[in-house]
Amino acid sequence: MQAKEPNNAKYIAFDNLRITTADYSITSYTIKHHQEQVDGSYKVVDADTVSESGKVGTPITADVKTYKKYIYDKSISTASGTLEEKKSLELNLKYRLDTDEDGVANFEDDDDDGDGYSDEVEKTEGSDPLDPDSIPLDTDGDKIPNSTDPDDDNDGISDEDEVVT
Ligand SMILES: [Ca+2]
Ligand SMILES: [Ca+2]
Ligand SMILES: [Ca+2]
Ligand SMILES: [Ca+2]
Repeated sequence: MQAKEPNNAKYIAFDNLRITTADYSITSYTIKHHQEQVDGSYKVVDADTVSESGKVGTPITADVKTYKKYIYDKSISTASGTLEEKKSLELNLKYRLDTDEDGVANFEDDDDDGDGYSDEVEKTEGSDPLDPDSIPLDTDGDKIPNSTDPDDDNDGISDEDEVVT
């Protein structure tokens, strides 16, 4: 009987130690911020690695950053996670390109550069859909390029009639 007690005591002590190392361990996490490029790919522009003695199970939520010409997209990001033992947590935040800063990201904006000419029209006309200074030839500035404007100078007489006159 007497021999068993120290054995039990040792077992309990060991068990407590095991629980302690499982609950607290040196753990780290990395937060990466990705910006969408013109070609649709993503580039990491900021990466913050945080090392701390964290408790396993601690939830981590990354702070969203603000970048000019970019909109954070929650649907394609992993902004939160949980610290796990001996495992480095990586959070990835993604930001969509918004060239004209109108709050509508390029991928769902019909006029990426906000110059009044749709991306489709600019591609057809050969002007740059990502440059507001690059616009189609449009004599009267009514946002209908000469090639498709029935009245280029907007004087009320159609081009057809003016040519004839
Ligand atoms: Ca936009
Ligand atoms: Ca445009
Ligand atoms: Ca343009
Ligand atoms: Ca026009």
